[in-house]
Amino acid sequence: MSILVTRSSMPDFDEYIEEIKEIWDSHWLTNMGPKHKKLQADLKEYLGVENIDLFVNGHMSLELSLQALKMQGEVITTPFTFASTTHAIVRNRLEPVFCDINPDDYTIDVSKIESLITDRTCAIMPVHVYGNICNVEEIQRIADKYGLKVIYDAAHTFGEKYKGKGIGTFGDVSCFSFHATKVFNTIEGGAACFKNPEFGLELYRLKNFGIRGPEVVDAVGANAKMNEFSAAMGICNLRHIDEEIAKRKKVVERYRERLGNVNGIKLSPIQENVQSNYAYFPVVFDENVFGATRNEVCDRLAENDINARKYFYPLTNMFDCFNGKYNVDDTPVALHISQRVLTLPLYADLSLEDVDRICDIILNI
Ligand code: T4K
Repeated sequence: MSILVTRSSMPDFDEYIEEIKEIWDSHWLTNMGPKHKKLQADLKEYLGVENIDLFVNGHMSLELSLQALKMQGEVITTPFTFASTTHAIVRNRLEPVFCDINPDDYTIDVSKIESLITDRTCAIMPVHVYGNICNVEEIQRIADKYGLKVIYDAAHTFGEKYKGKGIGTFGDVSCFSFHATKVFNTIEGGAACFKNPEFGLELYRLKNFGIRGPEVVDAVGANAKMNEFSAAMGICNLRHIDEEIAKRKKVVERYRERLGNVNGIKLSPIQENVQSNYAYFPVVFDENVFGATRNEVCDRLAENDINARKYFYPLTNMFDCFNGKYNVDDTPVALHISQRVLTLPLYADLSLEDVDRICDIILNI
């Protein structure tokens, strides 16, 4: 049987049916109904955040958060991420300025941020990529020094904690993805966690067409509301999230055991003071030492019906839609890693036998 890079976590069918029964009975399908309200309250507690709003997907939480901050100019970010991060900036008519990443955890290289700041810089948008936490303290120090906003792309960090604090509490805003492929899913969905309640009101309006009241529309908003069926999925999945994360941990531990001491294979570090969610398992191949390239490993796995993925290649500053506007040589570490990284299959129900099979194929190359 084929193994895909991930597999959505689902509650029991009966549990979901029970949860959506009230939706059926009430005919209340969307527009911030009772399931939306319940999930929002449950998540606020689980994530340990002050304020949270739900969205139709993670991307819209990022895009509308930038819009709600009403900024102009340049946003410092990284290209080693999913399309969404960069597109959220560009679609707001802001200019991405690409900062390089750390070679170890692939998050923004904080030592390079200050040299990119100009009088047009308005924000920093770092990514906790693969669930690896950025250097949040140094980023905040720089932001405070230069008066910049910080918007975290926290798509991969559901439920993570840094020094005991929910990861959604850092920066001005942190945006999570609840896509089907994520540790916690609402089929499609996302959330923005933020400090300032005034900002929250603006954000809420923007996800609902800019409507302030029955006869007042005072912002050019979008429709980015989470519907009741998605919220019901979230309510069910949240009941089992700790178990799911514990199972993912076992899978990751087995991978680490098997691949941790192999010459030419580099794993993500275990970060200090971080309570991980085991979202992704990226592996970087040094072809000169390992003896095979990332692409060769990927192909060999594919021949065995195992679908590892090249997250995140190409870098977003290489995308065709930008027509060569950005210089990829400005982010050499990101380029190096993106050409060598492979994310291996990881989900709660992946058996340890399958992990062994995947490792055997890699080690036998
Ligand atoms: N920021 C970052 C850093 C992100 O990584 C993402 C999303 C976002 C922002 C935006 O959040 P959202 O707006 O999506 O909430 C996937 C996801 O679609 C995307 O959410 C995710 N990042 C990205 C890293 O991965 P694809 O195009 O690789 O997905 P796809 O369809 O190839 O699926 C991957 C595997 O997942 C499949 O092989 C099987 C499994 N799968 C997929 C689907 C759709 C399931 O098990 N169930 C499913 O329903 O983008």
